[in-house]
Amino acid sequence: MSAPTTTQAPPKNTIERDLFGDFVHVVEEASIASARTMGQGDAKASDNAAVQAMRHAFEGINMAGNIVIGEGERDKAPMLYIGEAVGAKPPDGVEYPKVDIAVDPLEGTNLCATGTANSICVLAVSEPGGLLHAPDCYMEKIIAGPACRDALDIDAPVKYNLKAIAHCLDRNVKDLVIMVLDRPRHEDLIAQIRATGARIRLIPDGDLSAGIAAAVRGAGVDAVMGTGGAPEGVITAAALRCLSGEMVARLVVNTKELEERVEKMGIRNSKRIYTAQDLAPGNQIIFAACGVTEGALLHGVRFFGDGCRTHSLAMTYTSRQVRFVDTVHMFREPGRTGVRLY
Ligand code: VTB
Repeated sequence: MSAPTTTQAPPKNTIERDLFGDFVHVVEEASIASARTMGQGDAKASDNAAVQAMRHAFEGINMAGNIVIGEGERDKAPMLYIGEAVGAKPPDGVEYPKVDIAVDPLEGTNLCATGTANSICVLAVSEPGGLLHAPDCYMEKIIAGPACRDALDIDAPVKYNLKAIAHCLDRNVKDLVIMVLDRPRHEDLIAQIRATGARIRLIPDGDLSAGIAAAVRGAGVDAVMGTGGAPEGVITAAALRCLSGEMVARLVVNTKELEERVEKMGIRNSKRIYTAQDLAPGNQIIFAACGVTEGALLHGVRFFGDGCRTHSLAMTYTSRQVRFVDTVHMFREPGRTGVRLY
C-alpha cells in the first residue's frame, strides 16, 4: 500500500516551537549572574552582570536576532543596544530565523542591589515587527486581568476605572488591590484611589512583574495603575498577550526632544492609546522571565555548594502555554549529597 499523500501546512509557530527553550536559558543565565551581586548596593554592577550574561547566552542561539528594546542607543550602551544584531553566526548558505527581541536584562536593578523582592530578568520575542519600537520614555498604564476586557478607559477618572474593574470582578471597590509605583508623580493618583476606599500596594520598582501579577488570578493584585517605563510597557504587553490580560497605555511625550525622537521611530500619533495587542502585535510571541530576588510570582536564585536553582515563567502566545520552569543548574558533577528535589 502506498503511503497516504498528505500535504502538511508549514507550522505557523516555528519561532515559539524552536526557540522557546533557548530563551528560557537566556533569562536563567542573566538571573544567575545578577543574583550573585544581590545586596551589594551597586545597581549598575547588577545590571551589567545581567546584560553580559544575556548577551553571551544569545550568542549560542540559532537565530538572526534584532534587539528592538534594549539598554539604550548604541553610543550610550555598550551591549544589547537598540538595533544590535544577536545570535549565532550561521554556516554559509544557512539562514536562521529572524526575530525581534525586547529585553529588560534586569528589571528592578535597585531591587537586586538592595536584596528587595521582585527583581527579574526578562525578555519578549516575536517575528519581525511583532513588538513596538518604543522610545525610552514614560508610559501611562492601566493593567488588569482578562475579566476586564474593554472595560478600562485611560482618560476616565480613577473612580470610574476602579468601579469598572470591581464590576468585572464581581466585587466591591473596597475589596480591590491596586499596585502603584511609589513615586512623587503618583501623589494625586494615590489620593484618588484612596478616596474610593480601594486598597493599594505601593511598590518601589518593577511595574512589569506587577502587571503580570494583575493579569493572573491568585497573585493578590487586581490592577496596576500609573506611569512607568515605556520599554517595560511593551514587554508587559507581550506577557499580557499570552495571558489574555487587559491593558491601556499611552506614551508620555512632554518635551520637544522626545516629540522628535518618537517621530523618528515611526510613531505618528504620540498621543495614541495602545492596547496590549497594539504594543505587542506579534503572531508568535515568547515571553520569558526568571526571578533574581525572591518574589510574589517567582522565587529568586538560590545558590548551594555545587550549583543553584532558578525559577522562571515562560509563555508562548500561539501554542498557549504558560510554564513555570524550575531548574537545578549544576556547576560541576553533584557531590555526595546529590541533587536535592525540595
Ligand atoms: C518603572 C519600574 C522599573 O523604572 O517602569 C520605572 O517598573 C519607571 O521609571 O522597575 P522611574 O524609576 O523613573 O520612576 C523602573 O523603576 C526601573 O527600570
